[in-house]
Amino acid sequence: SLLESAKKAAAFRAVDECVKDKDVVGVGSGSTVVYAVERLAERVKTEKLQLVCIPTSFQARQLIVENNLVLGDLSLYPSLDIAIDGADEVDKDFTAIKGGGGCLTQEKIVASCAKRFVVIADYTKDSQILGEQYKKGIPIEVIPLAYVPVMNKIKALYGGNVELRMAKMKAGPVVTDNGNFILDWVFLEDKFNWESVNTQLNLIPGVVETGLFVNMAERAFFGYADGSVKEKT
Ligand code: DER
Repeated sequence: SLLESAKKAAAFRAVDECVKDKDVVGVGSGSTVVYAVERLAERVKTEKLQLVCIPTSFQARQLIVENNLVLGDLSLYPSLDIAIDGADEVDKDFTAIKGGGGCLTQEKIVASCAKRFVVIADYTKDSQILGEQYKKGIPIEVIPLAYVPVMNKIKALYGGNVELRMAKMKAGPVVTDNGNFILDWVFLEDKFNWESVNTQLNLIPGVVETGLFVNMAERAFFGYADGSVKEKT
């Protein structure tokens, strides 16, 4: 599809431009990063690159193993050279909403351990302000027992609408790779200071992590259906 070729274009450009031999690479989660793993495997094969790949989810771990890439983890590689991951939306300040695929917690941990964090996405994620295109709200991972008080606290603090994310292929709520629930907070106004929102949300007892990646992404590549790629400046 057009979107898939856009994703592929961004993923290939980022891997070609940002990954070098001997890198320890954080591998993100979602559909765009599938193409990045495909390109990593291609470059390992053709250029005999020596890489170690650190997963951000069970899905990412599967991608690494299935593509015969060297699998590492944060206990062996606590500092990475680069992390490459998708995003649900990126604003003009490079603040990203992540967690559309429910993997935000390990993604943020791995991104925080990388010297460089690079976002890859199709053009529909390239915004000026958050909420412009991505309408499903900000994902927040919560300890299951606390999800109702946390929902109430978020609404009291910032308004908007908060929903428990329900699974599609399983009865009941989505359960993350860490055994937690996900709340999606659909915010209304658009003049939030996302750095303070992220900090305040993370202070609520029961919140594990938010999908607000503030001051983390160093570069962002957006692919287009014609195979062209635009880097955010
Ligand atoms: O869940 C996540 O954080 C994913 O990275 C998501 O934000 C992007 O997924 P996509 O590449 O399938 O759009």
